[in-house]
Amino acid sequence: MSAKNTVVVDLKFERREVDAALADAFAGRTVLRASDPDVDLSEARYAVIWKPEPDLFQRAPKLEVLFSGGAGVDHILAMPGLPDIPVVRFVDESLTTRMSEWVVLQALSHLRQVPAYLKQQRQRQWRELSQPEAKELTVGVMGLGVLGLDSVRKLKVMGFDVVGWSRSRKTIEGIETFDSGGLDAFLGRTDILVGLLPLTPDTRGIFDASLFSRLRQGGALGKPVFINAGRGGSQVEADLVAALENGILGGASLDVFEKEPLPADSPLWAMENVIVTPHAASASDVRALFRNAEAQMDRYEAGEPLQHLVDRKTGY
Ligand code: NDP
Ligand code: OXD
Repeated sequence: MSAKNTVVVDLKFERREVDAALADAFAGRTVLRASDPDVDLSEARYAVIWKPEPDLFQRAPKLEVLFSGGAGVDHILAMPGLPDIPVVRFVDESLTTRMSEWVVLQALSHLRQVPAYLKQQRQRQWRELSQPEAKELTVGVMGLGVLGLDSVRKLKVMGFDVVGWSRSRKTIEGIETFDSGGLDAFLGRTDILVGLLPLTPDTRGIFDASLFSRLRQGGALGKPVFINAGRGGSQVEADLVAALENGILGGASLDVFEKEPLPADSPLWAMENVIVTPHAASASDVRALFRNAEAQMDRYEAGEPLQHLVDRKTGY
């Protein structure tokens, strides 16, 4: 077998899932696991990675293409010694669908006051709370990429008024959209804010006190709600906690955090109006990941262009 076909796998995922998926992946190629420090990676051509070992590029100096184990690539672009080779994002229907399920679930949970009803249930309290309809609320989605586009469409199906914001303005039927320059107008319309942005130098810390203060107050839920499944580095957690405490925000659903796992002493764990999930909004299906990577390797070897390439200048 040609060493040129060698694939390094360095995925900090559930080990059993990776092993099971590898059993029938990459036929005709040699697969090496970077977790074994004694394995020789020097001839490897491709790497499929999620939060890889920092010495990967020293051990594998002949890599030609990097495949991210997830849709986000901030974990790769921040690596020291990153070679100037193509980085391919993971784009997959199952990943997209799972994210939209999570986003719609969280928007509906706040609309239908799930945190308040759970509290009442624990207190054995039978009391109906007043209830707006989805159409009375505007959900604003920041990030209209692969995930954001699917989420806005599914939020719309649930009856929400939906608006969207992205760097370049999008045209989406039935949805008002804004570009970077329209941020204030977008925020002023928004009752439930959804973050589906990649982490880049431009989006780091974007969800801060100033941004929260520009969301619409006095909408059908009374106070705005913040939902984030993009990256935790985009939220200033001290500002978020303060906004929840001082009533600028009425609630939040958070899947991503500045530091993961979320530290045990974070006040976010115990806030009654906050739903916390452990970076689980949309996990990569490892079999689909390997199928995607394999198909792209075939394209590359056939001289066809790679798909879902990361733009190193914008960082996503
Ligand atoms: P895409 O690259 O397809 O889309 C990114 C979107 O963000 C685009 O609409 C882009 O604008 C917009 N954007 C980027 N930078 C800016 C900026 N500075 N100002 C305004 N808009 C900006 O990404 P995906 O939709 O596939 O994924 C989004 C993120 O979701 C991932 O990067 C990852 O961090 C996160 N994620 C989280 C998961 C989880 O389980 N929590 C699972 C999977 C992904 P434009 O369209 O103009 O380029
Ligand atoms: C991803 C993630 O980027 O899981 O795919 O966060």
